Amino acid sequence: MEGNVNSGKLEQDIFELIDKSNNVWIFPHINLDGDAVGSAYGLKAILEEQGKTVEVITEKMWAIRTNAPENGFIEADPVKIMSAVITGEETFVENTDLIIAVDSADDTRLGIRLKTFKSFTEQGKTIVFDHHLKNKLDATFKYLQPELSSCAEVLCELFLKNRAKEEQLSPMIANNLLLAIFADTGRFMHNYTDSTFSWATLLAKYCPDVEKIIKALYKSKSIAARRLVGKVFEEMREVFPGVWIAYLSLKDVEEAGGTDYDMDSFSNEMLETDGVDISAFIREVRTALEDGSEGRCFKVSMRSNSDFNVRDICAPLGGGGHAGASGCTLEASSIEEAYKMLLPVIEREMAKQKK
Ligand SMILES: [Mn+2]
Repeated sequence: MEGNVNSGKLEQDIFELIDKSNNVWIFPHINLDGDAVGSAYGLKAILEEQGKTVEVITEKMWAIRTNAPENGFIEADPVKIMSAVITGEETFVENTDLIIAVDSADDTRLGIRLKTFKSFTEQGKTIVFDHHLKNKLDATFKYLQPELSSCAEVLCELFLKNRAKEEQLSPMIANNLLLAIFADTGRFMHNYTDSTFSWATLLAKYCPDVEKIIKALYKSKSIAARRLVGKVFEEMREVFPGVWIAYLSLKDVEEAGGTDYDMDSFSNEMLETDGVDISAFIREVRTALEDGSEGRCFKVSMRSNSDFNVRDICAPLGGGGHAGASGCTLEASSIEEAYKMLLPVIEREMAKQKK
């Protein structure tokens, strides 16, 4: 179902499906980020309070469990984010009767878990919680709030709004949902509303160690990340007034030993520079071609300081995200070709949005 407009009926249907399910798997997306893991473990805690047996299954855990061959596309879990996550009791869920995907906007985000998710959807046993503008993942029920900062805030709205004010939140709920909100707002630099701050205030009240979250997300970078960001600052150039682009090739990244996680913040860091209103960080990545061989494509991550909407640049190029933080993947044979795809769209949008 489409489910872009949430109704009381949808909420009721979701609560009923959860009520009758006992054993739940939660799938965060591949290339885990703070919102994906924080939302997954926060939701686990919420459902455990309701007496459910819940297991968060990342792509990596799934690969281990199913003995899936290492195909080179399974990223290591971002250990640093995980160190700030409270995972609770380790559970091993069998006889699963419900799968919930969090923060996952389309099929590709579930990686090798997609087949199982689809078979559960055929049986009417899946839910998606998400905040991406366009959610294309098929599920029994889709609860989408594209105007919210993070998937965690969607969970707050659905599961915590009607709790009594004096009712305490467990540290596991508070810590994980707050971590997710910090991560997806770039510690309140984009995508937030007044309501995001309200939720953060409530969560912080019950969060045992806010500082630990901040440290895990922002104060602890690998040597590879530091070397690569140096290269980003060295090479970034202004393509239009206030619009800066930086590019790292696969060779750059591999020589430094960088991971996806290391480069997660680069477009934000570019934006934290005088004179940069819009940043675009581009990196070359490996991709699997249809015939099974390996190809290359270019991942673009854009940020905006101003009122400029970068989603309107990324969306026509097949991507998405939010007004201040968006991304897309360019299927190009070279970086020059990727620039030829991206720059005209930036130019066109600048002209359009200036009006
Ligand atoms: Mn998110």
